[in-house]
Amino acid sequence: MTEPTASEHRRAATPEERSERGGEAGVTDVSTPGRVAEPGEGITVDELQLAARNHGLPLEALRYDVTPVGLHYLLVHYDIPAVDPDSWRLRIGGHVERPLALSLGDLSERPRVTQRVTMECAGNGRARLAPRPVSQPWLVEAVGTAEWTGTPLAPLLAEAGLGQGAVDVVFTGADHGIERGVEQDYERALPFADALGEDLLLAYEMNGAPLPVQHGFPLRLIAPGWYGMAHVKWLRDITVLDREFDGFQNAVAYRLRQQPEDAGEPVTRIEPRALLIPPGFPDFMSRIRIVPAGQCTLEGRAWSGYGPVTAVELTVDDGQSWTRAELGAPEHPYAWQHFAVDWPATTGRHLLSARATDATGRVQPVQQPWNRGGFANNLVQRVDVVVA
Ligand SMILES: Nc1nc2c(c(=O)[nH]1)N[C@H]1C(S)=C(S)[C@@H](COP(=O)(O)O)O[C@H]1N2
Ligand SMILES: [Mo]
Repeated sequence: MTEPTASEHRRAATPEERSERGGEAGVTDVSTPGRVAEPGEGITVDELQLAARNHGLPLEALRYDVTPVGLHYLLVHYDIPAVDPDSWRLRIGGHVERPLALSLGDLSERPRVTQRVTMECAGNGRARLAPRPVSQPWLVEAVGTAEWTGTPLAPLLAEAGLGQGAVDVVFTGADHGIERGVEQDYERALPFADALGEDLLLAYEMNGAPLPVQHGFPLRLIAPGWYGMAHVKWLRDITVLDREFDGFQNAVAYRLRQQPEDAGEPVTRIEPRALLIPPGFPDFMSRIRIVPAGQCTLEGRAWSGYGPVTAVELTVDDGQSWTRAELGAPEHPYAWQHFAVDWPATTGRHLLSARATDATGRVQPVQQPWNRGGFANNLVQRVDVVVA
């Protein structure tokens, strides 16, 4: 585990300072790196405000192969924009030979593809880090699997005619806000080679119905295997660049940094993770699970953005011995896989953890992978259980 030194912690703002600056991070703090909480500092009101807008997957919904729409996690940086579908156009421009402007009708006449994709926010697991990066305080629930229907992106880029020397492809949404002092439309770029991948979709349906407004109506990018930030919602512009994109969400946010001044590595694909469907029934406040003694089958889902999951193992209490779970086949290359493992539940309090290993050999760590933004924390889950 790598931790910043104590001197690197910023003091939490007083309420007076907060109202002067217009919030926890402040609207004028242009260059301020994301804040890291003081040791023992609780979740702030700013974080609660984000958590109340952006909901997670209720973990019992891991039981569904495809997440019902209202139970899929949700993350919106700014406000959900109002988009008029009749006047809306997708523009493809920049470093291309033939710029395009496509209506929803134009897109619906193109080849139609449905893909089952597990999406996870790069900040999932952030609130479990110590010290805790101050931002949307996800525990482990920022994940969901949907059937996305739309048209493949690559043929449209080909039709626009990519100029020589294309480097990045920028995807711009219709939503607008200010983040650490930088006013912006939400936009994210993918390296040119990744943008040309045959699995990328411009999606206009989710689970067989038009995109719900909170999930990007009328059109969003689906970049299977990538963390959520790449799947730009309310998509209105695709711009090909002959240089590297230096916009906020690529150059400032979504980088793995140990120190504020580090350039950092970009956040890209989803690290492997396994989550248990919570067994038994919960205590209201603590969410501790109550499970009857005896033979118990634990089930869950596991996924990775680097290829299929090849093993899921369970440990009870000690973290030393791991039992192999039965793992479902990767029938959908970008969707989570089911697993099940028998556990002889003995009376007392227990901690259950499942860990996933993927086809590239990546395995979930039992020590937190810390970085200032709290990204890609795929530390194994701990499920607190009382067997009665
Ligand atoms: N235009 C736009 N696209 C966006 C975002 C956003 O705030 N604006 N949030 C991103 C992030 S960080 C995530 S995790 C996913 C969440 O997608 P969902 O809300 O459909 O689950 O959308 C991504 N696409
Ligand atoms: Mo995210």
